[in-house]
Amino acid sequence: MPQGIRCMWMRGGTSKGGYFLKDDLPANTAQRDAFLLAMMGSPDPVQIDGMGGADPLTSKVAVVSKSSREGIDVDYLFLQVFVDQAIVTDAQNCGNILAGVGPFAIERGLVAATGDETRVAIFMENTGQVAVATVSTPSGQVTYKGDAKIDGVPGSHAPVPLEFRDTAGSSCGALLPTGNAVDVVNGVAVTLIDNGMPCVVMKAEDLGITGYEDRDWLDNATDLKAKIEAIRLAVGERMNLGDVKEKSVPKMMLVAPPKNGGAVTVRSFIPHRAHATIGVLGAVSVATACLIPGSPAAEVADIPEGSRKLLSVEHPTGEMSCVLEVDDSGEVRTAALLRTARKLMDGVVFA
Ligand code: NQM
Repeated sequence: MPQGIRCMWMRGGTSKGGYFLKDDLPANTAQRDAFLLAMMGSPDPVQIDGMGGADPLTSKVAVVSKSSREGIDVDYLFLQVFVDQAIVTDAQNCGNILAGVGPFAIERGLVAATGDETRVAIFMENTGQVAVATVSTPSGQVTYKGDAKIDGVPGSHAPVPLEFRDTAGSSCGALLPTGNAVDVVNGVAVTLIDNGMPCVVMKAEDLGITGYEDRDWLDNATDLKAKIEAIRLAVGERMNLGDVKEKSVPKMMLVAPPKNGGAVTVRSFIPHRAHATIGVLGAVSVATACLIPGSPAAEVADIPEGSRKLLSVEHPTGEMSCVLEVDDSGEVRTAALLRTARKLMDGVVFA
């Protein structure tokens, strides 16, 4: 196993992690994962001997390479490094870490800046789908400074708008892998959905909570977490995800009526800890569930009219605005969100 590897540490959206060029990491997956676990300090709940922040949101990795695909600039593989288990999984994508991929690709010379803004087409290897990120590049250099604000991140930064197309069935093969708007699992009505992220969407009140609790309360709600994990393990096969015991999907989404003028309120488990905000593709999937007639999410959501819908998804520390374009049959075709990113460190990380 190599001792030190070149790495850029970045905040991407409301997550944080190590960004690597694929060629800098061991080609052998077992060696790569052993290195990533050691450099993060996993398994250990406090990750004291590594770079990880003792939180799944800060124990993330992006592996980036120049793409040989037509019309695509870079390939991006997301890896979740578990905090307290020796697991590195590519079974999920991450739209927050995605926000740093465009800036990183330009900084590493994989993509040339093209004026004040540079559009970077990114193939997301985890799901085989494409996202386009727009990066601020005044004078041909990436800047992280700007006026864009996202909830969950203090201050303002350069905007990184992200566009997604045709994300339905990214990991489950279909938007609704069981073909149903509603399934009943362990007595709870759920929508099993994947519009970029496999999610189980259910009403918070059906799990005995309001849906407005904060992260700490949710993380300490042992009985609630056990009920949610039982539902998660029961739906893995039905969602075409196989045995999900050692996977970080599906994400568990508890929805309630909006409180602050948005479309819906969500508390998400990712899957064992409560999210401080909400994942990007997780938010797209929940927003999509809100548009499905008869679903638990549709029952609590407040949906704007029109084919281009701005859905504000309220979360524990604010909201995430998703712009969804729907076609004549009501199916979501594109999704766009605003994120920001910031370079924190560029150097060599050690295992
Ligand atoms: O859903 C956390 C995050 C995510 C995922 C998680 C994400 C997404 O906030 O696209 O961004 O759900 O594990 O980074």
